[in-house]
Amino acid sequence: MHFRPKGAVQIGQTHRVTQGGRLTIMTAIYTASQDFSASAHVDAAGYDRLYAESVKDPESFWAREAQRIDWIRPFTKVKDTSFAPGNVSIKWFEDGTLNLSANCIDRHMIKRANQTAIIWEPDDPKTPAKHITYTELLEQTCRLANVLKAHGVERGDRVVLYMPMIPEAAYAMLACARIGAIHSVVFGGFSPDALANRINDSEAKVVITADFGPRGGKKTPLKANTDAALLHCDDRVKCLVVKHTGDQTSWVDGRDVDLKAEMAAAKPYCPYVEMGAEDPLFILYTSGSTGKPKGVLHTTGGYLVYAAMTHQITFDYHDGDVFWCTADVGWVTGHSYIVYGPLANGATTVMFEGVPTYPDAGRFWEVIAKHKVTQFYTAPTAIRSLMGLGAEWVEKHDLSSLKLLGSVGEPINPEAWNWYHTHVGKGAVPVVDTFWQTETGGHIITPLPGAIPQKPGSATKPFFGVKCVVLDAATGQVQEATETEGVLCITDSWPGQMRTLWGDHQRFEEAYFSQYKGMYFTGDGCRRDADGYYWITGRVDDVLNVSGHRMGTAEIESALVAHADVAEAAVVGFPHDIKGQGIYAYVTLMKGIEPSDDLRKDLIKWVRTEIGPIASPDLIQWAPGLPKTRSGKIMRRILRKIAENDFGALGDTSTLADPAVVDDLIANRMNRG
Ligand code: 6R9
Repeated sequence: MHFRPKGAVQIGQTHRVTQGGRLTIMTAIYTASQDFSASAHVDAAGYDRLYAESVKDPESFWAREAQRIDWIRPFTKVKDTSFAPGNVSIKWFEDGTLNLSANCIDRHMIKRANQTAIIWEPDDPKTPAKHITYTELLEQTCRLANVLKAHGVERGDRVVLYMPMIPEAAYAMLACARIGAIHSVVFGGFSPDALANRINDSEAKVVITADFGPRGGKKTPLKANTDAALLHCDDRVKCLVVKHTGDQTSWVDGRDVDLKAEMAAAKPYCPYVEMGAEDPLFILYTSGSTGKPKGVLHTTGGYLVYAAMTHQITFDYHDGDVFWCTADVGWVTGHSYIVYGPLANGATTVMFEGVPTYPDAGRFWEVIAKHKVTQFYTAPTAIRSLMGLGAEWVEKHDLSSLKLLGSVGEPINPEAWNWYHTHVGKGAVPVVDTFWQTETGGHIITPLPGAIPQKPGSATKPFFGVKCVVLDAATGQVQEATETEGVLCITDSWPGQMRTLWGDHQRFEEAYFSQYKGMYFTGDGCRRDADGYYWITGRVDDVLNVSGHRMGTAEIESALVAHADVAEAAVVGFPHDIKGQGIYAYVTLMKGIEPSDDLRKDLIKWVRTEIGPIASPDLIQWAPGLPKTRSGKIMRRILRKIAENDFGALGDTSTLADPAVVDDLIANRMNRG
């Protein structure tokens, strides 16, 4: 039996919450039960005391917290960080040495050799789940590491992973960390072109993939996509293939390697390499507001301390719990909260290959009941789509094992929060709305469930060591009042912070530290209420958040204009009930090209091939012209308003070169909802 404390509800406080353009009035704050708080890692007094210490004396706070992982050579320096313009430099525990794979596996062998490390739940519920013990995890990781070494992978080399949600993805990440190689996981939904760009930008020696990736009963042809990508890459790149479904694929002798066969023949042990705390661990490409995706670089020591600590404290993880994060390992959430955080803590972590609605809309709840999941962590887009299918799918399954629910990826609207809390949590468990980014390595604003009362829709308070400020967007003035609104910046470093952009430190400084000098700019807007709670309102730059996936409008625009029939394109977001934001594209065709529904379909297909299905435009409007200033700048503010079907108040249009363009766009707008 799992211990399941009951939550209590306080009623009486009113918050005005504006989200997705609608005004909602909230009336409740939820606090964990006394039992929950009493056994939680951090209670209310603990939060206040530790947070104060973490920002006043980060050196001693983090020196102590860093003891949660095993160091080979202890560090003597804790923090050496600067956000100074032209000189941004971030180093934590820099003279310490460690191995991350040893921290996630070997050190647990004394106490947890036979404990399940990973529960793998396949796409098809008729296929049996796998329970992989720490002993098996060690052996498989070592075998995979030995295969990598046999193919010439050395410390510092890059390895790209383009994989389904199978245990080999975790083995591969840990195997890279074991031998000091730098992994870069590319989400399986990305196209061959996107994969090729990432292989080339990181100058990877090896790509690890699978024949096919089953999801929701369909199979993504990962190997065929990799073949297509490798046509644009260096001939020396090796391709290690997991024969997962066993379906036929093409095979290039001398380049392609049967990974499972070689693992079976490899030695079952591989020594781990002593790495510096600041040696790179992984690159993860993410969308920015301009140009090509950015290779966010995380290093070893600080990242691991932060991932392990946030996993334990935010989710109040205790020994014996079963933790399930539904993200894909292709995103940072999968890195920190399927693989590294949980395994560093010796946890049992669930890895799910499928989708929430296959074979039916009860799959999440069936899996929770089947594996007695205690903490469940998913995205608002999934909650909203399941909410739309009805609570009866939830009621069918026994969810009494649950102790906590989590949300990540985008602002969660209070309706979805309440549904999640009421129907999945039965009104009795805390909901943690965790705000963070690929760049931050782990949660930076989040409720600590036993310490911080939750307000639906608010990510609540900063995590330890994170110093948030709200700035006036236009003036850059720090807003001193508690109750305020503006853009969110962070004034000092925390160990999980990214260190640079792969191969482009200057772009790193420009993208994150140039807007507001001396501060890390998140790109998000926020409101802070009278209780000091943060309410993230969404991106203020040209980054969209579609079903919790980050998409740069610039990337989608350049894909569109690469099409022979397209002269110009502008992409903006618009409110979407399920996805949070949808993609709205204004397209100006080349002279002589006639608009048609076929061309529209063709453009959608084109973007899917250029970037991937997640970037498919929801709406394409034919635009004879785009609204521009006299200096030729596209006025996106106006395009956003029209896409939102809110063209009554377009604001100042006096700088438009040709005001008639706007009338045409309004008359032919696509979103009339
Ligand atoms: C972890 C992750 C980061 C962007 C971020 C913000 C949005 C994430 C959120 C949230 C409101 C939350 N975001 N969590 N907004 N509340 N709890 O999602 O990383 O893919 O890099 O996206 O997602 O806009 O800036 P990433």
